[in-house]
Amino acid sequence: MAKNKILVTAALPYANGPIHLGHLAGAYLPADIYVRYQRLRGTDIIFICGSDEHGVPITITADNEKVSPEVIIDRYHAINKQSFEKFGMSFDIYSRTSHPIHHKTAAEFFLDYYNSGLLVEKKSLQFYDTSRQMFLPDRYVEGTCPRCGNENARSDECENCGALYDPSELIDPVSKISGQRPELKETSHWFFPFGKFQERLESYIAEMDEKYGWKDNVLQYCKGWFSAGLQDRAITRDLDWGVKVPIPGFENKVLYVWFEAVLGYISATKELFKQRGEEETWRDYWQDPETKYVAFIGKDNIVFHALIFPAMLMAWNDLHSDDENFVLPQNIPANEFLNFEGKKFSKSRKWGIDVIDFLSHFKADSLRYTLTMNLPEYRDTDFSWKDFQAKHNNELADILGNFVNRTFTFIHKNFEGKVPALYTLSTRDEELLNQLEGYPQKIADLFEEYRFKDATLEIMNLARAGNKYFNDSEPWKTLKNDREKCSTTLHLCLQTIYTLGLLFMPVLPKSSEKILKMLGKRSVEWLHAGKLNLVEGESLGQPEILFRKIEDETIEEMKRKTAPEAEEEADFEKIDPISIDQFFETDLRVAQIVEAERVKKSEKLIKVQVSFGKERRQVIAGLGKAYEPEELIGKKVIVVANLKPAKLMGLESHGMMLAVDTPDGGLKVVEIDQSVNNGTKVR
Ligand code: B3M
Ligand code: ZN
Repeated sequence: MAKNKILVTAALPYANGPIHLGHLAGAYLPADIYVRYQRLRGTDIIFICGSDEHGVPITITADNEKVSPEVIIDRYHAINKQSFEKFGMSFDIYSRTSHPIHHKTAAEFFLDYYNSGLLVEKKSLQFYDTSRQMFLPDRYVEGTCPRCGNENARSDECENCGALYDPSELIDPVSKISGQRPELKETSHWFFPFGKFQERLESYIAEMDEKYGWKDNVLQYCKGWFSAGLQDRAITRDLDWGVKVPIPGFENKVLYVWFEAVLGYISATKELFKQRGEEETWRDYWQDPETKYVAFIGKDNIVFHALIFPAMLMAWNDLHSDDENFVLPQNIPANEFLNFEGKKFSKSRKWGIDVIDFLSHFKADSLRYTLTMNLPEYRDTDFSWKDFQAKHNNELADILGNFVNRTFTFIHKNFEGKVPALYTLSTRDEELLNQLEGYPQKIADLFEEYRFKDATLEIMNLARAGNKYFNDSEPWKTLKNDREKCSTTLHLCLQTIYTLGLLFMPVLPKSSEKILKMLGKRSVEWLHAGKLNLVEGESLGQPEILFRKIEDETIEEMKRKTAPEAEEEADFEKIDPISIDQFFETDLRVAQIVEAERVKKSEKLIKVQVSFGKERRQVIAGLGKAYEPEELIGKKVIVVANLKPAKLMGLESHGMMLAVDTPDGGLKVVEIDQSVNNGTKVR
């Protein structure tokens, strides 16, 4: 039976810092489980990833360290590649967007659009550093505020007095890169008309959802974008680090990092098959309509994978013959975020732990298990050291490890280390066998639906069932009075271990390998994993302890290092009490953000349209530093609905959104569950 091909991509992490546990839980671990599972099913599948090595995040890190971007990307590409390997990621390739094959691919896409007349040119004024011969992104210019005299004002906004002004008004502007005075210069950029693709994107997503069931968070997000209306987006930037814009007059500009990064999946696939000496085979995956393409990402990347990338591929497909048409993602099972000890990971606050560091203390499988059981599949979740210890000690060691160990020890002691024979089955034995038989299909169904946490929970339940069967059957008693029954019990325990070893392979690859080695067996076709596979009398390997318990001291030490205490507590005493009536004077309502765009020339302000169901209102929110407008769309928030309208930067604001300060100095809107209706009163 010929099986369809599957193409799996996982978001390309920026090579400007080490990846941490949050990254693993967001995209990489689920992708790896899925791919390993599909390989066990015999699916023709490739797994693509690599470093995203362009864009402002890289140049800022390089500037801060006063080194070239190359130094940064080489360092973090190596670190991240190694982190992934240690964690057991089974990519077919971990490529880099600095690779020439990628520059060539990205330039090709741009030129195709450009030559077809699809792109639109637009002009604007921007600061230019003559000594470095480069345009300066806003955050690279400082000067004196024309209103209050603050000397650390930005090119178009003063953080001290909140003034917004034209960059030409900034007094004594200084380039943060050269320390020289920059001049204002006209610049020109190319825009991709995403609006033109809105209708087709809407039907593409509706169709995929109907056929393959997209996750709700992804759909909500796209809906928000659609109701705001897709706009033209600049796909070039005034930077000297990146993929050069391949047209005359634009030599000093590069392609917008997101425009080329998504194409990195394609270039990486080309590189993979070039390495394998089959230069054209990448087309069998990207350009065969039968290929199933699944893109694993974290929620902050949804717009680029669900809307921008598909629009880019549609535009390409319009310009090429059918046999050169690219497949669009069939599913984008994006995860929410993983927090660490109740807070966001933060490098500056030393909150959290890098993958490399973690794996120098603990085994990859322990981390894989804990993260899988905590995957933020539907909502943000939390990693805590206590929970890690509990999952490792009470589940991996006490349930799985113990079942394997007691079975092997018993057989080595009483059955000469050979597979015991199977005799007449009791009802209890048959009950277990039936359970085993049904398991592979049950787990397969969950994996196919990207429900990795539920699948893993179920597999661990089988280990629980194994322990219970061992206890119920009391082999230590039957050993003396009914040796055949005892032999049958142990045979079935071993068989259960075999099934567990196979089903756990995607989640716990190293431990599963050990289990199979102890059994002296190889893997079988997934769906046969629950059938009787062991041969009476075959010798077993030496039992090995799979998981050693983690001590309290170890956990406390890790917690001290990665989640330093001494947190500010709320100081309630200083607050004057109000009456309940005073409280109820505030009309708090649930509303959904349906549109959001930056207030021109403001870093801080975002113009938001919120829907209360029947009524819509405009709110000017100071969330610009914490969110990109697009991240806000679709969120359900709480709005103070009876505030007197106010004017901010000349714009009417009819209400206020509730938000909280985060420990890392950021800001977060208070979010409400999507199931609550718009307009609902908060009480
Ligand atoms: N590098 C953002 C991130 O690391 C970006 C993803 C690119 S995927 C093509 O989250
Ligand atoms: Zn000022």
